[in-house]
Amino acid sequence: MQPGEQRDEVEMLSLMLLIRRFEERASQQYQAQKIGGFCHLYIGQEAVVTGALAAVRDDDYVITAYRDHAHALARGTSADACMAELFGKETGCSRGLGGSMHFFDRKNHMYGGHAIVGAHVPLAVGMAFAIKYRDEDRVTLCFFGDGAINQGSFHEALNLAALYKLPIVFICENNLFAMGTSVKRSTSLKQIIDRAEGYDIPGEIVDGMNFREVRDKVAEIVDSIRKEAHPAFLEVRTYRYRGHSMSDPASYRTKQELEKYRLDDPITRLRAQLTREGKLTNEQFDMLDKRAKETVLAAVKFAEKSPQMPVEEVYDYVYFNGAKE
Ligand SMILES: Cc1ncc(C[n+]2csc(CCOP(=O)(O)OP(=O)(O)O)c2C)c(N)n1
Repeated sequence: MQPGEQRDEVEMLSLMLLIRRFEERASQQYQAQKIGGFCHLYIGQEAVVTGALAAVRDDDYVITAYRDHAHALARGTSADACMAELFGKETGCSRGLGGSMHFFDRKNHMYGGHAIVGAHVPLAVGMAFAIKYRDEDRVTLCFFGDGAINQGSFHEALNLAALYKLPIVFICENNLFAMGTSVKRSTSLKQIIDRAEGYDIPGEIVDGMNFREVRDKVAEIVDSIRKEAHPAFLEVRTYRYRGHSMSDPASYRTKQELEKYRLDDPITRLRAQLTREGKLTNEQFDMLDKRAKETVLAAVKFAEKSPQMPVEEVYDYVYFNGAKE
């Protein structure tokens, strides 16, 4: 995408549908024991990553924590490569070695997928440092959950980013819970955004259920960063409909709370906005949804028939041994 260009909103809605249908199918395949290890679903949060990535260029850097399926799909990793990764197959985006929490796609500048809470925030700062060091005009988008903001690594990273005026947007996806712990019980501040003030980093609160609001806010910040590098912080308020992981029944919250957010669904919202403005008909929406479902079903078939990595190659990736494409 070129500077100032806007991504087509119907395409973005279609991407949100792909993410939603991908995860619903992943959940089903997990229950069928086709997927091993952990699996954290992003359902409900789709407007955050879709909105943010609609505002940046393809060569900007993206890094996130373990709830990462949507970030890879939004960056352009194919549903085939994502599903195959969940199935532990060689055709997966991390060659089946990473699984759900470690999606990686160097070609599309998606640098993980990181399982240790807060540990990727300093990596993101390193990536932003590299941009500045090479005198480029890229930006790093670093996504993380509300659980990361009380980790020591997070504080060290924010301090350096501010000190060195690095081109990075810290995007806190505040879905109110870190596993089963409410942010109110884990964080001394009334609002997460105040963390940024402690490091003299400009910050704002954004409605994460509203695609347009996320996109416009990120676009404004990224525009400012490209003119003169600096860090920025967004607290994006969102909600995950499912439990923390597949094994979490989410009994720490009420049905009413969940229902409140479901009624504010980000896909329904963008659909309604586009329909009201005459940019989308019901038939077109149904067609997009059908296409998303078909893409995901094809991805399951692809993953099923893909081979696993030959066992003798498994150790090839323990240490970096030259890039293999
Ligand atoms: C350093 C560290 N401590 C604890 C854990 C266990 N753990 C896994 S996920 C998680 C909660 C993180 O929540 P949050 O950052 O809000 O992300 P969300 O699940 O909401 O996307 C915890 C504590 C971990 N992975 N890493």
